Amino acid sequence: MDHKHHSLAVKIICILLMSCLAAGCSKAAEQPEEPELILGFSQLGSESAWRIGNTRDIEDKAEKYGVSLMLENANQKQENQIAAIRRFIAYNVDVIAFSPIVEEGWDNVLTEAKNAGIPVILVDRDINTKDEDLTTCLIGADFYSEGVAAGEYLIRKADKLGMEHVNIVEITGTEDSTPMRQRQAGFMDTIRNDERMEIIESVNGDFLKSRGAECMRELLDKHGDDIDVLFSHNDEMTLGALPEIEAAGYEPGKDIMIISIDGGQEAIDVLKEGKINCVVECTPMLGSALMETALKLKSGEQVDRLIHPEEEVFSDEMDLSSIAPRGY
Ligand code: GYE
Repeated sequence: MDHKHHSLAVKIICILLMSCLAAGCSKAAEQPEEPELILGFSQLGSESAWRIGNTRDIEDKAEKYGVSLMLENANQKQENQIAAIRRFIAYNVDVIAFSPIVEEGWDNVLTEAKNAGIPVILVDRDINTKDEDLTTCLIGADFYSEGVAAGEYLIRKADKLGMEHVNIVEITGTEDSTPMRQRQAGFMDTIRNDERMEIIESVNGDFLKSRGAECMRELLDKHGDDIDVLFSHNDEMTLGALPEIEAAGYEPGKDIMIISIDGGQEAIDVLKEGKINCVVECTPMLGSALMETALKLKSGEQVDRLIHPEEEVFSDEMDLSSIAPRGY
């Protein structure tokens, strides 16, 4: 290389180095690596402490597992969930997960995901479809067993208290959702053959605190003194119902037996006060299982079709001081 060309080469290297520094090349090494996986998750809403705890856990675990999470909240509307899934497909995420607000109506959008070659994980709730291949697996609680546990508690208590006839009112979760259908079925199947048990009315409280209050007010107006037991499909509706029971002059937990589901901290505190008699646990902590499953799918591994977390029952039959802080 002659002198002229040599100095030109040095100049070019210098310019490259300087522009590289200006662009922050020297920082490149410190930057986090490309995420292994992009996960699109459509959360159904924010209706309860359970749901908020579930969203938080999924965000925390995405960070822990180094997963890049695209999270969209559908604010209780199926159409928003369908639109979010379409955006995930357009973005070509590696894996799609969603918590279906209701069971019906997903075939079209899931066929689009399947055609795009993107695996889909169901989180928390199930769907009703003829084509099992539209989704890879379901990570969520066994709602039927939760209903069974609620019914079994009621039968034990009725035995213990020597109740001859038991009038039950039920406030259910969102119509056509998996937890609503299965909690009701598990409870009904359990009490069905016990002649003392009678469901005098069942109303839809949509898993919301405000609806729980409204439903309870109506039930009290209609049935008043006749109500022996409230079976409520989640804590939020139970917490809405309690002040209504008190306002009507009854003592919750004594005049009316209260059975709830979820096991969030607020409900456990009220259980300790004696105003709720039984809370069947439903854990929202599904984030680790979701991240592990998504990573497996990305690397082409087989995954279990059904993942149920372990759950317990908290009630006035046990030593309540042993319950660890709930985290939701
Ligand atoms: O019980 C309720 C929430 O799908 C298990 O949805 C979930 C239910 C939960 O709104 O609080």
